[in-house]
Formats: sequence, structure tokens, C-alpha cells
Amino acid sequence: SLTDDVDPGAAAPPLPLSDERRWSDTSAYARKKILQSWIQLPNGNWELGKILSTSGEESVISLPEGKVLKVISETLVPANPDILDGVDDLMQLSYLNEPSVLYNLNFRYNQDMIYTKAGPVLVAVNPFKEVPLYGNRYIEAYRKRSNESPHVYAIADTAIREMIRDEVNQSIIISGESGAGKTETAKIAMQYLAALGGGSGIEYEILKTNPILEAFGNAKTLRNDNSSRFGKLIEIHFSDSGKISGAQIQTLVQCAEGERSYHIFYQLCAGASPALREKLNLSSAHEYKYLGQSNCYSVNGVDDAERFHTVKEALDIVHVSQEDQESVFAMLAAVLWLGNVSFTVIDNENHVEPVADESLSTVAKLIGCNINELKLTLSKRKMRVGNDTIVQKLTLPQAIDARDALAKSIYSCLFDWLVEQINKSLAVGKRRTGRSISILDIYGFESFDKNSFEQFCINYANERLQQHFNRHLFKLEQEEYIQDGIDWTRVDFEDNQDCLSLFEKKPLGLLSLLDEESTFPNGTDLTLANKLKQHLHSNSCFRGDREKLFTVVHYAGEVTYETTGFLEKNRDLLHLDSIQLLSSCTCHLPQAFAASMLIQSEKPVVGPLYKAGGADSQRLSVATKFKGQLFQLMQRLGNTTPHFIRCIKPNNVQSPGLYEQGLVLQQLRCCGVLEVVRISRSGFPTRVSHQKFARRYGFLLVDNIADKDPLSVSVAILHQFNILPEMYQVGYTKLFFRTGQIGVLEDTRNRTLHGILRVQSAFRGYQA
Ligand code: AOV
Ligand code: MG
Repeated sequence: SLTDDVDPGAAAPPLPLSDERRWSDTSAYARKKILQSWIQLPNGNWELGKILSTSGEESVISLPEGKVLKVISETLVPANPDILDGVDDLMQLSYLNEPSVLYNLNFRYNQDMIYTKAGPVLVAVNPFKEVPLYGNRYIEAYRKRSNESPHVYAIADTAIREMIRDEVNQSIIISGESGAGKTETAKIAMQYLAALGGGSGIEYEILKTNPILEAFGNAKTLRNDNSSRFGKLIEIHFSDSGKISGAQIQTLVQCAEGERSYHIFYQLCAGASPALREKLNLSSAHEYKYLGQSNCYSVNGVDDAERFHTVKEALDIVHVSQEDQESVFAMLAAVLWLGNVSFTVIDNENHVEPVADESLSTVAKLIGCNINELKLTLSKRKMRVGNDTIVQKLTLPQAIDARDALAKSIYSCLFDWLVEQINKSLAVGKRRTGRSISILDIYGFESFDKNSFEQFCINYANERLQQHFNRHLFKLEQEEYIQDGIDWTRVDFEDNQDCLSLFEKKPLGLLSLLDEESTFPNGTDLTLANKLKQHLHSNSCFRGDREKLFTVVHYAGEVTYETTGFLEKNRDLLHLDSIQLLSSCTCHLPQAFAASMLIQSEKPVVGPLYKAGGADSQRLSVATKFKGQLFQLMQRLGNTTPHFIRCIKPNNVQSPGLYEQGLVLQQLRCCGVLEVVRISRSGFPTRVSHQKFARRYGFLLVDNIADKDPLSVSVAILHQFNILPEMYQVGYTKLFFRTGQIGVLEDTRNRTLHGILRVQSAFRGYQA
């Protein structure tokens, strides 16, 4: 039978640590027990084989299709016994090697069990179809803890409990590649928090921020039909009674460039009422140059007109007035019409001016400016040289840049303005006594054949988040053991501080050098690349490649960037003339935008202040702004207890049922899932101070030793409940437990408490 060949104890975590990666690491004793093994096929995939015999260096293996192979024993990787198929925590695997983890996730995925624990981390594999795991019935089951399989709900539930128990703010940090399911996962977590903390009605508003932000911030890309082009942190506040009292959203600069533009444009064109169309002089999406650039006007299975109504309803719910909504749509239409503004050459030096057609007049009408002012802004630029102000006429490429920069900044101001309105509507009252749970949904690490400025920023952000992850799970953990006098064999872990320094060091780091080159009028993509190579060549995380290429050694692998477009994308190309145009508008939104852009400048800008060369040196560069927002974000996360969810994309074609081993493995490596399991299993992930422990469980003691010190009480509790000595350690200030141990105590505590309550209410019934 199975149990004769397999040591049943091997299934029980966590001792001894057996994370054999290779056959050769396996002891001779263990080898005899291995019945099955992983064999890597020429295509790189792993296949499960039965070991028929082993003699010397060679083994004979039979594969599922009946093929029999002779292989070198060295190349075999031990597989887990069948009884461990599909365990819901990877920590339970006897053999924790890559093929076993891949197999376990796949086994579960095939049965729509998309969630798996990897120690403290939740792994979510995107099903690309509706799975029956959500809704009130499930929420109720997780709330009661009657369903214990891994789930986003379980993570959200733990966050709520820890927030209340420890009186510490919590965060749920979701990461993963584009299309891996981060945004959906964030919504699922919000759904749970809203259900448990609901009651005031504000939870409904919070959920409605999703369709709004997705309409304005998401676009179809080649990798995801609904790709978020911005990062988001939503902080949900709870009152002392555990009810949601409000929320606040912080966003991380938008990273444009999709296959289609932002959803809202298509939704507006498809769904606006006849009256609104007339007011905005709106045409169909096909008429607008900004929307036709990749000839993709629709998303499979999505009705843009219907979505428009959903967004309008959501705007109503977060208290954006009808008037403001109309102004928002007017700004959208203005952006679309700006894209249609064309230019004609006016002299023999190729200077241009905009054609006075329907596009130009509609823009002027929609933003409420004088048409001649608009014409001037799009054809001339005021510059300060020394003490004089000179006016430079624009050539065609310059004019197009000015036009596009104006359109882009109207849109990004509109997005920020909307977030601000939402925040006002969700604002917590002045009494902010309660605690919060934040959910972070940020774009994941990206590595393509060609990587540009967007990937540079995204990967930098991920590098920061990874450090947060590392520090939390590994470093803090180890340091705490050592501090508390716990016997702990040091486990090495990857620290990515070197790579972060490469980005952040001043003055000789990637960001500083980029900013410096961006202020040079004569800086080009090539001079930037050369500058980076010149100053950073000795950095171990940097490699200069030919021409405009350079490589950064990220925690998740090497990425080669091409500097083409870096400087333009980093410079904020908006001219002060454009800001002045907006502030002269009669409509209130453009005025508000102009004001916010001036606040963003480091110093107050008065009058036309330009250095020769164009870009306004006083406005922050895109990279610097990004870094600032990122730091703000990290600061908010810094004071919270984090819960990590790693989303995995099982295939690149967004289709259900397809599980590509290589693709999954690469993501598991990127996010350090295997390392986490290894370390968690060998450590004591649960920690409670003596005081807290004694306070929480002391009343369960049979003998009354209430007057004793917390340490004695704690030890008495451990003895009374027969917690095995290898399952905990007693530190100077805290108790350290292996995974799962505290659950046993909590169950007993809950049972006892319920017993007491029942007795009390029975007693009250008797009295009445
Ligand atoms: P992302 O947020 O990680 O990508 P999304 O959350 O937008 O990815 O997920 C992409 C698509 O995968 C969704 O539109 C759904 O079709 C599907 N999906 C994800 N999770 C689930 C789930 N739990 N159940 C059903 N379908 C799901 V990006 O924002 O591109 O980085 O920038
Ligand atoms: Mg997303």
C-alpha cells in the first residue's frame, strides 16, 4: 500500500527541512522511498515518471503514455507522493522543488482551485473565466471560517481580524505581471471588506470607484483587454465598531500607451445621449485621430455604450454633480478634438499655424477660451533669454508636440481631479480614530524584447515593492529572532538594495542622471546612454550595451532598456503658454487644472519664465514625480502589517484552461514564491508578545495564576494545551510559533467564548 512506501510523517510540515532540488541532494535513505520523479523533456516541460529501477548512475523510468526511458539518475528531481497532490499550502510538500510546485498549482488550477498558499503568501492563478468562488455564500463561509481553502476572502478576513486584534493598520499588496489578475483580485478583496464592514452605505460608494477609475485609467493592450495604466492604493478606514467609515485613493502616475486609448473615450462616443452629443459636437470614435492610431475600436465582449451608463451612475453615487459630469465629458471631447487639429505652413522657414476649422473652434468652445489665444498657443512659444522675453514660432513637429502635450495634460489633470472628487466624497470625518486596510494594485514587473521609459519606471517601482516584501518576510523576521534570543540558523536571502541604489543614488544614479540630461537642450537619447555608461559602468547592477542600450540587473532578471524617447517622456513638455491658456478659460475645470499645474511647480511661476531650449525647468520631471509618489506610497505602507498576494498569468493568450509551465515558473521565480516557502517552513512565522499572549489566552487556564508575570502565564498556557516543544520558541519578549499553531489556540478560545456567551444569554432568558 501507499503508506508502506511513503513515510506518512514526510507529509507533515515542517521538520526536517527537505527542499531537495535534485536527486543528488537526496540522501540514499530518502532515495529508496521515492517512487516517482520529475523528468525534464527536451521542450523544457517536466513530466512525472515512475521509477522502475535504479542501478548505479542510471534509472529506468516509465512515463504516463507507457514510454520507458533510461536516464541519468542525477537529472531526476524527486516528486511528492500522490497523497500530497493538490495540497492547499505549498509548505506541506515534502519535496519543494520547482516541478513539484508547478505540478501542484496546475493540479489545483485544473479543478478551478485557483488559490494556493505559499506560506504567508497567497498565490492566485488567473482562471480567465468565471469561477464559482465568489459572492455572499462564500463571503459568509469565510467570515464564519467554515471554508478554509486559500482565498482572497481569507486574506481580507485575516487583515480585518489582525487590524482589530493588534490595533495596527493593515495592507494587502497585490503584484504580478500585466494581465495576471491584480485589479480583479483587488476588487474581490474590496468586496469582502465592504460586506463585513458595510452598513453605513459608504461601502457602496467605495465599490463604485472601480468602474470610474477603470474607465478613465485603463486601456486595452496586447496583454490585457483591461490593463490598468496607473497604480492605485486605496485606504479603507474602519471605525472603532469595525464599520467602514470612508476611504482614500492615491494613484501613481499614469503610464500611457495602449493598443486602444482609455476606455472612457470610446464609452463616451458610443453612449452619449443625443443632447450631450450636440452640446459637445461629438462624432463617432472613428472620426478621432487619437482613437484610430492602432485601428482598434472595440474590446471583445464589451458594450461601450452600456459601460458609459455604468460610469455615469457610478459618478452619481460618488456625488459628482450633473454639471461637473458635463464638464468632465466636455474635457474628454476637447481632448479628442485637439487631436484633430491640423496645421498649415505659413512661411518659408516651415513655421506653421493651426487650421481654423471645426476642430479648432470646437476645442475653444469646449474649454471656454478665445480661439485666437488657442491658435497662438499652438503656433508660438514665449521664451525668456536673459532678461528679455522672445517669441519663437513653431515648426510642424514642435507644434504637434505642443498640441499633444496640451491634450495629455488636460487628460491627466482630469484624472487627478476625478480622484480628488472621489476622495472628497469618501472622506472620513475629522475624527480619524479608527484603523485602516489599504489595498495596493500596482503594475507588475515588465520585461519585453524592447523596453522603454515606461518599463523603466514600472520596474523601478517593483524593485521598491520587492524590497518591502523581502524586508518584511526575511530580514525583519531574522532580525527579530536574533534580537529575541531565538535559535536561528541564518538563511541567506536576496536583497535588492544595490539595484535600488543604482536608481536612486544622487548625483550618480539612473534617475539623477536622467533628470540632468533632460534639462540639457542638446541632450539626445544617445548622449543619455553614453552618460549612463560613463558614470555607472562599474556598478554591478548595470551594464552598458551598444549604442542606446543599457541593462539593469533587476531582482526578477536582467532587463535591457533602449533610451529612445527617454528624454522626451521624462521632460514635462507642457509650455507655460498652455498653462496660461487654461487659466484664461471661462470654464472651471481648465482653470482648476492650470492652478494645480502651477502648484506642482517647485517655485511659484510668474510670467513667462523659460530657459532657451524649451522645456520649463521649474516643472518636475516625470521620473521625479513618479519617485515622489512612490515614496509617499511606500511611506503609507510602511506602518502597516502587509499581506501579500502574488497573481500568476498561466498563459499569454488570455484563455481558460491553458497552463504553460515555463511561463508560470518564470513568474514564480520573479516573485520569490519558492524562497518564501522555504524560509517560512524553517522558521517561526507567528509572533506574539508575552503580555498579549497571556492577556488573550490566560482566562483559558484551569489553574488560577492570574497574578503571575506574563511569561509564566504564557508558559502555563503552552503546557496546558500540549503545544509540542518543536512548535514554538520562547524569546526574551515574545513567543514564536510555527505556522498553524496559533490557530489551535484561537479555536479553543473561540469555543470557550461562545460557550460563555451561551451560558450568559441562557441565564438572562431565565431571569426574564
Ligand atoms: P492586471 O490588473 O494584473 O493586469 P486584471 O486584473 O485586469 O489583470 O485581469 C485580466 C483579466 O483576467 C480580467 O479582465 C479577467 O478577464 C481575468 N481575470 C483575472 N482574475 C480573474 C478571476 N479571479 N476570475 C475571473 N477572471 C479573472 V495590468 O492592470 O495589465 O498589470 O496593467
Ligand atoms: Mg490592473
